[in-house]
Amino acid sequence: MAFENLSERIQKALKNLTGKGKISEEDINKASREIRLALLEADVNFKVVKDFIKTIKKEALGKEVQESLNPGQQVIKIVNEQLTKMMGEEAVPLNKSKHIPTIIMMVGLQGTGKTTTVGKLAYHLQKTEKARPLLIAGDIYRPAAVDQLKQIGEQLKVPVYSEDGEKDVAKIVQDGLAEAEKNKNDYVLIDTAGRLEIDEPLMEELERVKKVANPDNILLVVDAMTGQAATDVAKGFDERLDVTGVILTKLDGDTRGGAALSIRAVTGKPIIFTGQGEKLTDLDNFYPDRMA
Ligand SMILES: Nc1nc2c(ncn2[C@@H]2O[C@H](COP(=O)(O)OP(=O)(O)OP(=O)(O)O)[C@@H](O)[C@H]2O)c(=O)[nH]1
Ligand SMILES: [Mg+2]
Repeated sequence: MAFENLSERIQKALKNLTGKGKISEEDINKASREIRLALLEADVNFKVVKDFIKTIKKEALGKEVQESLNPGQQVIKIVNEQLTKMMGEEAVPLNKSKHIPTIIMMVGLQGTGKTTTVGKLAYHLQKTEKARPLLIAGDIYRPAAVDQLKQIGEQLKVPVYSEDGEKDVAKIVQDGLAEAEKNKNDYVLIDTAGRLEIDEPLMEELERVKKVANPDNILLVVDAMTGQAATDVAKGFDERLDVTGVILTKLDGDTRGGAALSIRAVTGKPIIFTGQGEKLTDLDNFYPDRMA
């Protein structure tokens, strides 16, 4: 898991803080340097690191060291508690609508895994709730995007709503929702287009889709491999769309995990699922306490 290295590193760095009694200021300063390095190397946003160190210092200073621990272990305990706190204490579920369908809109930059994740989530809902979702193909810019979603739909035996030649995504979404209403689908998952970076036309389009769909969940899909940049992207999307949660993909890759911590800290929005591979089964609930 992504933070194993981080915890390990911090532990290694602090294990030579020995002695008894209170944690001294010198202990804390030494520990802080190591923690800062470990977090930066894990690709945590520098401002997040700064705030984190401040909190650790405040928490640790003058704290009695528990009988069974040395100062190093005590600091590790504080670090782990604060990491968990920052990630959110508990797993956060999806918002459910009182009346079917519950609507989920997927947003994110190009190639982050939106379309794949629509499929993974549909499968997850089938599995865990015997759900009957409908997928809406809201990425009209690449013809291949609609085919990709249709293929996923075939694999899962889930209907995919698309309109050939329609240029107004908001209209497709509106018609798709009417279709779901007719078929009494309990979930609607809306796939949307991505861009290389946040730009005005994309944001305007997503805002229009949000307006017609009034989604219960707007899930921002973020590629964990993008590290530092992920934080700014998350902030940008959240400011415009007020996302309800984050899905962190590609955690199976060689990622340093700092993105998760940073995104949560900067946007305050929970990570709800993680993507752990390319297959439709590779989606996991996110448990903050298992990350730290
Ligand atoms: N290893 C790994 N690969 C993933 C994961 N999620 C998605 N991918 C891969 O990432 C690539 C892009 O995924 P898509 O789902 O097409 O991404 P997208 O956001 O829809 O891309 P656009 O529609 O172009 O914006 C594909 O090759 C996926 O198989 C993941 O969790 N782990
Ligand atoms: Mg896509």
